[in-house]
Amino acid sequence: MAKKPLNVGMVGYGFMGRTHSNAFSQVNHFFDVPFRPVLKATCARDAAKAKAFAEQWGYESIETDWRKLVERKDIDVIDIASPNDTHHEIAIAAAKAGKMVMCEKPLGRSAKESRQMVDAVEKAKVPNMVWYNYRRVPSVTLAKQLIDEGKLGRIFHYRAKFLQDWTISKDLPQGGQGLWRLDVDVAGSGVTGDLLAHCIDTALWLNGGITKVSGMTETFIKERHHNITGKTETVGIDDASLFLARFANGSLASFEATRYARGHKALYTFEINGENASIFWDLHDLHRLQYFDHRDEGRTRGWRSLHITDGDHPYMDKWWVPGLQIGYEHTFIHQVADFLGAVGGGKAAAPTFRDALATDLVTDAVLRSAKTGLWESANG
Ligand code: SOE
Repeated sequence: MAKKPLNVGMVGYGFMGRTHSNAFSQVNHFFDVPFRPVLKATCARDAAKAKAFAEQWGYESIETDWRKLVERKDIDVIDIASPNDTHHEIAIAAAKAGKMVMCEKPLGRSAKESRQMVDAVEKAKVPNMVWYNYRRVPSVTLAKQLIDEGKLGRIFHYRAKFLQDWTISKDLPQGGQGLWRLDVDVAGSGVTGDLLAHCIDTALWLNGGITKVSGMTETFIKERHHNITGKTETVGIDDASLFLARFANGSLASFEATRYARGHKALYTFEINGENASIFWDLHDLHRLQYFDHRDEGRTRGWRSLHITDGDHPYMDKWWVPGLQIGYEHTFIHQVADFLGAVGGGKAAAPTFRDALATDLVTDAVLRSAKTGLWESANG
């Protein structure tokens, strides 16, 4: 059947602009979805950069002002892959213009911003989704299936970490391309919004709502040269963030994110312990899911290392042959496939803006708790 073209207007040309563009380009090669994404226009303030990106990825045209992109009649979906401080304004304008809106994580720099973005897309009734891509690692999706089928039984513990080490040098500046994540005005927060947000999104999806948190944060390097102002400026982001949490289902949790764990580049792990079984997952070994089932026969009971590459594993029937693994970029392709399928079927594609607001309510509570030293409610 002929697929309907879906014209994409991309804002941003960095790391995420590339992952999203690749996903739009690849999706029809592997997934049977009702739309054919067309890379219509890309937008960046710097015309030369926008042009180079458009040439590399095959965008038909460029804009240097996102307002012009949003106004264009030939654009169906606005995809926001630019730094965090741009999400709020662009998403609200795009929704008002009746466009579908896809937005990089975290949705807003705070739950306040995110709530206004939710209001805008819901009022305009436009399809919306946030790129929490780790939900679509096949092994993580399998974890969700196993939990929903009740294989773990009652859940007692959830434990997540996201460890990196790329900001340890005090000579690393803040601000500007690639380093805006260190500038609090642009990023909103440090590892809480950047890394813990991933852990929280997965946790809310797998284990339900978080009621209360008790957090602590630290900024190890207090001042850094700022690439935009040219001066040494106070660092306003959190370099490390840890919190304890209670889930609505009664389970207890611990979460940790840092950019100061020497030797770790993107070690996102989670472990869930249930009455009958446990699950462990590690981004560095993303095609595996570790599973322990206490109901196995005693003599051969132990942790099983499942290789998630078989045709009956989530998404894997669309890729190569059993035994051959896929990687990071595929999670974005899965996300586009699910988005297009949902839009075609008149359904919402998770995580929606509203789902992502729930994550921002937790990150806000963690940052609040780190300041007050008190347990804080994660329900806003
Ligand atoms: C930070 O280094 C970062 O790129 C995050 O911004 C991404 O969301 C994460 O997936 C990998 O790490």
